[in-house]
Amino acid sequence: MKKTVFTLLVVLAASRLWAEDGYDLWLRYKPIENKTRLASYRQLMTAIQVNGNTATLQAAKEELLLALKGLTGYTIPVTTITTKNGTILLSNSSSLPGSLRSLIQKDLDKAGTEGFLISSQKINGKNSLLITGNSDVAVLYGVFHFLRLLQTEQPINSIHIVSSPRLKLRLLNHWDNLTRTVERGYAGFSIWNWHTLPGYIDKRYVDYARANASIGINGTVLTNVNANAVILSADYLKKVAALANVFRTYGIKVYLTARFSAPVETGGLKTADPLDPAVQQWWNTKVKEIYQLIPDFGGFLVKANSEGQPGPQDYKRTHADGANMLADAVAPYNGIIMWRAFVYSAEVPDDRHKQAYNEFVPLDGKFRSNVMVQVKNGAIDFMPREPFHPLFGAMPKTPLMMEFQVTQEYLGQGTNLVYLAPLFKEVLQSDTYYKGKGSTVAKVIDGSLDHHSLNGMAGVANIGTDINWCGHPFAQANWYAIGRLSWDYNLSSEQIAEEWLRMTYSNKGSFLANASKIMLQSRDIMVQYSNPIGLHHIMGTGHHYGPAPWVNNLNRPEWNPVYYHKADSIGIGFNRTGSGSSAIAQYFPEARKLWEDINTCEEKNLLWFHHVPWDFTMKSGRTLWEELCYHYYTGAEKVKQMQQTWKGLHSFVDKDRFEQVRQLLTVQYDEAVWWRNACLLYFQTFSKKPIPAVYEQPDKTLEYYKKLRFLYAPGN
Ligand code: GCW
Repeated sequence: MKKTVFTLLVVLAASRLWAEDGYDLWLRYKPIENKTRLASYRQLMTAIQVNGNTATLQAAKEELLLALKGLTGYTIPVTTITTKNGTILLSNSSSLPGSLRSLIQKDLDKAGTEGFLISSQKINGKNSLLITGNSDVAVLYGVFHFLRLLQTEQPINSIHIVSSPRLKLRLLNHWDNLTRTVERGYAGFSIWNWHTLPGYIDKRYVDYARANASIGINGTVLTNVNANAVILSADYLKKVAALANVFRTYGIKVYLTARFSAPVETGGLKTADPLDPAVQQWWNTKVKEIYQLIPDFGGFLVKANSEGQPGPQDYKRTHADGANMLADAVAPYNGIIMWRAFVYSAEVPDDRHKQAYNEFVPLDGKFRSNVMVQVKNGAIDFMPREPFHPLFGAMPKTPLMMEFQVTQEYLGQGTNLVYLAPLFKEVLQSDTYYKGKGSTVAKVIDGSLDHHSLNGMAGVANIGTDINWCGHPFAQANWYAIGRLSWDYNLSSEQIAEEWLRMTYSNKGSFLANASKIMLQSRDIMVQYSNPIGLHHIMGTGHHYGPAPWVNNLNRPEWNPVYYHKADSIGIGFNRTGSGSSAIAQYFPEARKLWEDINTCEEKNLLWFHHVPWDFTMKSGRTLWEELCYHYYTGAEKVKQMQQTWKGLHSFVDKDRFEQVRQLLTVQYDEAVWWRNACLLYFQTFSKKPIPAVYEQPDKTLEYYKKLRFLYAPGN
């Protein structure tokens, strides 16, 4: 008895001492704790057989070996033929014996080129586990999915899973500069070490590719959309090619951002006019050079005529003229152009909300077939909560690519725990009513409503040189989520959170219940203490860190928070209805019904569409002012609850990662209080109403908050 207690204490102490740095992400492959499960796995997995020896199949095999050793403690032998029960066969479908192939032909047809099949099969009379697909990378995806089953301790006896991606392009967009700073990066510097490339291949590049392949990401735009033409120089292209060589094995294509003025800046031409034959020639030659180095180069992502970037409008040409010129250059090599719709201009006095729509809708049908227009999820800019972008459903002839922001520029940056899958899902599930009820944003971007063959989704990456890749330990979940949702946008936020938690921390039930509660509520909580009831873009100038709703002195009107909240003695909010900017008219009538009438507008978007009187009665019975106070206070209070819940989980999490999250939650609470006090004190100067006495009153003045400066806030 004594001995058992002693052992227990030792084990407990050891688990608290064990430390992880987060580098392994969700691919930790720690020993399976569920003994029954482990025993069954050992029986069901006795050997690995690989048909074929391409780099991708080898990578699949290596991953499986590495993982099984970690998960089960055994090194599983590799065989060349199936001689015993429990053989795992990895094979491209084209290398399967005809009899087996015909058995599963229907599933293979369903799987398409990237989808996989994991199936218990009799092979050579032995009970085996087949992981196959119509390409090598499909087999790799299958292996990662299979490992996910093991890591999350799922049963694997008699399984039959067919899974194929709903979207063709599943991309990360890195806003990484050649200097290695990362625009809106909160996890250190760029992981692309341009200086040591192409000679030195950092192990991180391989691990980055593994992590991406494990969630189905199949493309990466290496460079910032605020582009630098130097990336297109011969020297840098060699570096890009070295990365492409690493990523190819994992099914990941490389893309670059194209600086529209490159022909002038680095090509010595006098113009970058897309209709000028010399300019076209310059791009054709450049593209040829790229494809000679990188035969599977994906194409270009372009930010043009937006926030100071050069573009076709500099030459009185349209976005379509610009996109088509580049599209023609990459077309012979099957390349694509992703042309961003994030445009707005200081010269246009119209509501910024309307500008992209006004600019792009008239161009529908004018783009080449290898152009996609890449649209941010909302019309303003990756706000904590934002109605879906009215361009979704408004350009039927053009494939629209979704752009989400995984890095948390406006959602707490590096210090706040905010799980973004609920944000992504909210947008994807929104109904545009474009072809009647059920025309969700997801169906617009998957091309099914208009039979587009190109489709895709991009996430602005949150990856950097921090040891754990993403800065905040929970920010990894957002990288994970963007991949999983690009593969299947019907997965629920709950499922994705649970998978990630199981793989990243623990399979224990009480841990999962509590940790997923933290994750699933976190985005709403963040909205509540920062931008409740439809408030938006009231963050600090430039760096966007923390609140600064009072700022009104920036050059461009739409850079100022006061432009967005329009607080005055009467009320607060941006009137985008017919009596205001009319931006709401860009939505289909059924969709805008949700917001049009101030009395029935869904309250989470109320101030997005209406200027609402301070004493307006909300559904709760509170006045708008009281409701605002209620949200700011409740939001901050809920962060305290997150802290409490996390504290209760210390026995499930290693010391270092536990402590890191614990400290960051303390920072997050302080920041929530900062948001709450600063915003309420400022808005109070208009409402002239007291913060209800039930709440603890702010202990600092508005002046104090206004004076805060963050000179070197990251990512700016
Ligand atoms: O959200 C804004 C960011 C800019 C960014 C821009 C864009 C890359 O503040 O940093 O620039 O959007 O998406 O182009």
